Amino acid sequence: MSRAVLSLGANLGDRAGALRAALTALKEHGLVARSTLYETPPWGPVEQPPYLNAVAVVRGDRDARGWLDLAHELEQAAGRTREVRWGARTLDVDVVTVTGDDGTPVISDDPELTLPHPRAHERAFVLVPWLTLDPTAALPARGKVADLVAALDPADVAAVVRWDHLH
Ligand code: PH2
Ligand code: MG
Ligand code: MG
Repeated sequence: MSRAVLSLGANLGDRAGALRAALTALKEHGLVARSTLYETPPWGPVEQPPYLNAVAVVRGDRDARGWLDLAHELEQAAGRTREVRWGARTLDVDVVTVTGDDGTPVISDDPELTLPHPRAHERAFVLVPWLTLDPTAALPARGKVADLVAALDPADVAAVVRWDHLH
């Protein structure tokens, strides 16, 4: 058994519908906890519409590759096609961390599945939702999520806005 933290994002089409469908599907795959939806400005070099993002924690009988396969299945179910790196998408599901039941984190530099996710520590759209659902969360080799959020530009943190209660 292992536990994975997944980051979900969508910025094309029915963003909330895609995230909700994926979160519902995760109930069949050991969903432990999920954040609400957040609206977030696009991060990275590509100009594109704002995202809705969420974070989910799952636990089940899969290894890291198994969680990546599940992430790809969810993307395909949302009609995702693989296009521009960092560009707009109907659904993106990234594996942020995988931890064994004994607490050992999976560390991997496989280019197809680098763990922990190599940019999670600098992304408010991952860290802020994650912190709300697990105040004790930590990113292996980077430290506590609470400390990582505190180290971000406060404007980036403030730009991650709860969306659910507005709609
Ligand atoms: N995903 C990206 C690129 N930029 N920006 C936000 N706010 N949220 C995302 O999920 C996101 C992004 C590529 O995966
Ligand atoms: Mg991504
Ligand atoms: Mg991805």
